Amino acid sequence: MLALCLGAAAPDPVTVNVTMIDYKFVPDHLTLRHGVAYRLHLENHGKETHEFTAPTFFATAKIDNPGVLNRERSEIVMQPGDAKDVFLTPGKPGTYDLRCADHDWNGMVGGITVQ
Ligand SMILES: [Cu+2]
Repeated sequence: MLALCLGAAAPDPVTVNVTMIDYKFVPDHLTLRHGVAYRLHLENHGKETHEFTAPTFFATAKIDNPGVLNRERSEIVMQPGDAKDVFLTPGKPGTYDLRCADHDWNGMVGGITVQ
């Protein structure tokens, strides 16, 4: 009964896919709506380890599975071949920095807009 109620209350999250390659996010800019539940699906198709680093964005979002993030909740570390989902609901509208902490020097940067 409890499971049924929870299932009825929670709408299906909207899936957003981001692929990481050497050295880029595809796409490199995300536009999300505040208060909408998302499944952010990340895949690393590169040969190097990449990070989805967005500390301010993560700090303002409600994250349902924070265990997928690092301990500081600033990023998601992706080994080559990794696929990870983070379930979150963006909070405050604004523009947020997105970068790969390892390769921002090499232009692996992007952005997240929350409307
Ligand atoms: Cu990288």
